[in-house]
Amino acid sequence: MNTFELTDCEIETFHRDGFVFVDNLIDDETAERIKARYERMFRGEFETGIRPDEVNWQEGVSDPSLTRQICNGWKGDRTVAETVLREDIGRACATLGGWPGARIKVDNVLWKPVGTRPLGMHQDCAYLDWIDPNEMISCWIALDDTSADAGTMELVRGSHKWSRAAPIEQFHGPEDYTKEMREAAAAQGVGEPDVVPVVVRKGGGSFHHGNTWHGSNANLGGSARRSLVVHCLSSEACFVPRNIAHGTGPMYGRYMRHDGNAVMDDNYFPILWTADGARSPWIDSYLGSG
Ligand SMILES: O=C(O)CCC(=O)C(=O)O
Repeated sequence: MNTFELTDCEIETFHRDGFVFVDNLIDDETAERIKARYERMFRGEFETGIRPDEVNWQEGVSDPSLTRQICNGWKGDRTVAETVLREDIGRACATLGGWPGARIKVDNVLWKPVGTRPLGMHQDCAYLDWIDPNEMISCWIALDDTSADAGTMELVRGSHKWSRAAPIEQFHGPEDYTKEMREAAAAQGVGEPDVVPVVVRKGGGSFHHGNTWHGSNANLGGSARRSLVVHCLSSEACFVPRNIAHGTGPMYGRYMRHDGNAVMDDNYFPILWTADGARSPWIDSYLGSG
């Protein structure tokens, strides 16, 4: 497995643009192994026996024109977990976030076959005001070579410095996937938003800031686009109980303690890396028990 480290230049680019593209997050063999698991997961076969938190698409049941998505695939499959729970990815996210460490909020297992519809452009942090600090850094990993016409993710340069907007009206398959982003740009006085497609080789990808507007167009290319996204919070993030009904809180608030302690349990929000070595100790045995 590769061990990934950001260069100073990549860190600088991230702070300037709100994202940075990187190569070689995973090798070809790992990408192929993960894609083989995608086939199974979207048929409802979960290697650990656990159904991930959000199974938004299943073969034979769901709308074939929509992008296939599962959230927290790491709970259902240890091949996916091997990449999602990587210490070096946590360290990179913590570095970019200026945090003492990083924990998983959620992963995204994404598969956009030829012809499938867009994912609406949004800011990740618009869904997270039930977490303090409301900050997220995400690592998006391409499992296929990507191209601008084949529904790759698109990021809006500099939009991490725009105001925080509300969650968008329609995430899956909207008619106009840039609508809310363009409204936000106009409110910000930005005439022509600089939309940058993530065009990378398989195994490469990007890191983006939780305020950076992003989403993807329909897949108008000739091959599928699959990716795995690791969304990290600060290792010190806590629940904000008064906001639990907002954004994705109703889904993930089920992991909140009932005794008023707002701590996030690392069984559900694993700690990948901290500066003082507090990675969740169970991760290695979890990965080794497959
Ligand atoms: O891959 C995409 O099209 C969008 C992914 C996304 O929304 C994210 O990584 O936060």
